[in-house]
Amino acid sequence: MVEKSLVLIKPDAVERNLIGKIVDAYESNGLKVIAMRLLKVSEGLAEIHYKEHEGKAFYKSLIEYITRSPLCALVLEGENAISEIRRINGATDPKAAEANTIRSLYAIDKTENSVHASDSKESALREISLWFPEVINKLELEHIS
Ligand code: FUP
Repeated sequence: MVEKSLVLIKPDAVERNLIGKIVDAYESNGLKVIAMRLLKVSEGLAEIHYKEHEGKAFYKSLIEYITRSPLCALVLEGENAISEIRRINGATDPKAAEANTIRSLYAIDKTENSVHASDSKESALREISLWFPEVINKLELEHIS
């Protein structure tokens, strides 16, 4: 099934000029970039994005990290995109990430782990609506026209 997913190339990766290598990993696996934006995230957006982690021990440092310098947000589309992207990304903790995944190649630690990707259809819809409302609006327009 063709799906869309939200990906963030996080500050640690943008700081080390890894945008191209990371986008290449997705594109060479057949995924298509359908939206892309470089931005320095506000605390407000970071808090909404990571709402499910509020109150956890790592929450404050996660918000500080994700807002410290620009990140690259993308919407990717492809066959089984949600699980496929998470496979390409590898485990949250780079020490546990499978060989040749983005996190095994580039992540620094469990917080500075280079990429984020939606983990379900529901989170993809929520996250794409949050980061790229225009993509959702376009889909709705296509649906009703
Ligand atoms: P993932 O879906 O792989 O991005 O991982 P989670 O949803 O479990 O965690 C979201 C983000 O919280 C991670 F990308 C980094 C951060 N995190 C930490 O900083 N420390 C932890 O122990 C766990 C997660």
